[in-house]
Amino acid sequence: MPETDVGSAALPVLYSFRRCPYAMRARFALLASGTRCELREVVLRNKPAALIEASPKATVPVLVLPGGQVIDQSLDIMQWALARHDPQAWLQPPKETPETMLALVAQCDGAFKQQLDRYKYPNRFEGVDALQQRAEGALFLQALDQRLVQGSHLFGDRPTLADMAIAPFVRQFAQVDADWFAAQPWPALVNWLATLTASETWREATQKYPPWAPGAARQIFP
Ligand SMILES: N[C@@H](CCC(=O)N[C@@H](CS)C(=O)NCC(=O)O)C(=O)O
Repeated sequence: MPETDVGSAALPVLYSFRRCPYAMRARFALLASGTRCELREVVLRNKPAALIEASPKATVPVLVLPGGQVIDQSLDIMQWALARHDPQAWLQPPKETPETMLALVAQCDGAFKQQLDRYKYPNRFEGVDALQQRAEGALFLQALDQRLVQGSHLFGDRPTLADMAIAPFVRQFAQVDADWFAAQPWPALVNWLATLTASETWREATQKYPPWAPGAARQIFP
């Protein structure tokens, strides 16, 4: 159960949305680094004024530090948290380099995320063929699978920032048509996703929180 704490200690405030893949990756890193925050669950169609004030672009996640500094990109939140404390060495891949890891995350956040959105919500875009988008997104997934046949995780034999940053997006892609995803010739990818989504980190970081409103009791995460 989420811990409810009405104490006065100054904690970072995390504006979050449980199902948002960007907010998920931020929560994974906050959890892995043991960074306690006050979690404010946001309803995207009714964003709190305090979120918009902290970050006018008003996407989640947003982390507001006790000194007032605002970190409003999910990858920056991951890197900030892990720079503080990284007991599982997510920033130090056993294979390749931190730079190649970030380059793979950039591919996910770039073309793959666009393909995911167009595959999942073709009606929101003009002239989009969902299956064409799926085929293009599958090229990125095949590249992930090629890595995963060489090691249990994307950069070797243990999770790194790249696994935890990318997996929430692969999960969304998989969920659009779970039967199709499971039938593709990428068992290593299927196994990787199943392992991560069954992990304690995933379970703890995807617990439900009630929507936040000013004056609500503090929800402490993790
Ligand atoms: N580049 C941002 C993207 C965050 C993002 O787009 N989050 C979505 C939710 S998954 C959002 O807040 N969208 C705003 C909205 O739906 O109004 C990051 O990495 O944090």
